[in-house]
Amino acid sequence: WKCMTILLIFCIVRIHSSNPEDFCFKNEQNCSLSSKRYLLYDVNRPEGFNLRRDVYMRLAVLAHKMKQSSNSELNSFSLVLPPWSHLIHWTYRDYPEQIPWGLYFDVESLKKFAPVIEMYEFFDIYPNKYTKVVIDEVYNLQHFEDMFETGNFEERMNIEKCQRTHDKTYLFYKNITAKDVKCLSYHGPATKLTELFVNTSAKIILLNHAEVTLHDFFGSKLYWEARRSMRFSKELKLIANEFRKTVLNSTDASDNTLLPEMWTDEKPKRNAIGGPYVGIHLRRRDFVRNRPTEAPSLQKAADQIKKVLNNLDLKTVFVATDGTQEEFNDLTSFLQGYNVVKYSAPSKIEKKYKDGGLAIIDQIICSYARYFIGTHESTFSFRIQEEREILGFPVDTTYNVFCTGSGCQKPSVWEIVY
Ligand code: GFB
Repeated sequence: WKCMTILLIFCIVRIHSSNPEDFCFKNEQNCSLSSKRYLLYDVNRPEGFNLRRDVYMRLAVLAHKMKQSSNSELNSFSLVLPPWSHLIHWTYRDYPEQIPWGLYFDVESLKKFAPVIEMYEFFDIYPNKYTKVVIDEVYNLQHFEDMFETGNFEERMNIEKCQRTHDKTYLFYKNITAKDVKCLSYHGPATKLTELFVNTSAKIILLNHAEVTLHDFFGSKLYWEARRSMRFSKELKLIANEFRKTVLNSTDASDNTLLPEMWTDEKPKRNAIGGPYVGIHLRRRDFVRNRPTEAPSLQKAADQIKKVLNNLDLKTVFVATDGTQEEFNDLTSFLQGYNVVKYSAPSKIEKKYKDGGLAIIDQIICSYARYFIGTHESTFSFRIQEEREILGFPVDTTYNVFCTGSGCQKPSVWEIVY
């Protein structure tokens, strides 16, 4: 009995004194055999919503490829979705500062492409979430300093001196710390990171400045699979569809825009007609300040809209914009005789979905228009163009942008690949 008691006390002491960082995830039967790994990432603070969506795709392709690998060092990774925190264009008044992906996207749909989990799911698995979460290795990605001077654009990565100081807080969580922090000069697609991951036994890795990584092959079949898996949340689709139906007389049946329940069942099509309206995305605010030559004058934009409406024998234009009410009124006054519509959210919807949700509703409505005109070089417009490729619109109804101070340009065309 004495021996048994001593053994029992020894075991209890061992369990309690074990390094919390050498943890086993909940529900894992045998800790020493546990092989799960977690990849977290963050993006440069000033980057907006729609560039962040593009960075996700680069990492989703990486996670997808790792999942398919026969190497157990790689196929054990889950990609942890960084909450939508502190985006500089958004306000977080009366709202949590960490918005999960599920409010905006169909996470089950994302999971059909890549092994992703929400941040709160990661916390739920982590044993010490209420005290602290320790990341094994943080890599602050940075561009090679000599890249543009030497013109050396070959794929490479190297641990180097940090080019600037980095925050000691991660993903805006006060309880996340790191064991080991390095700066990684990097040039190459996100998938090149596998070379790093096979050379470390770290279980939890965080990439800061993930926007430094590139796409594997921009516009490839895999790129489009990642993009197609980014379906919006069902609730936001319902809100946008209700508006299309009641205000714009637009339904999937009449617009020929019905898609299968699962993105994995989608087939190539080019026969979408779209609702009886022209959709426009008119980016204002910081875009006008930062890129004055890329922003059209409201009078010029109205002239361009009128021309398209007349050509298509339509009367209604749907306006997606971050501009002021005054700018909207000015635009409307330049379009007399036409029906100028925008989406104004009831306060309940605005409160629940905030800036990101309203942006998505605008994007959905523009996606279903018979014809779309976007803002030159706005990633918000790019994502609408992609959505229209998925819905199967003829190319010429999608790739149009407002003429700018520097002339009328045609945007690059990225046709969908299956
Ligand atoms: O998505 P985003 O980064 O595209 O735009 P750009 C920034 C934010 O503006 C979005 C709001 O998250 C939305 O909250 N927004 C823009 C809109 N257009 C609309 C709209 O039509 N409707 C609604 N509801 N919201 C880049 C920035 O913006 O512009 C860069 O990401 C930089 O940081 C650059 O500021 C000048 O690519 O247009």
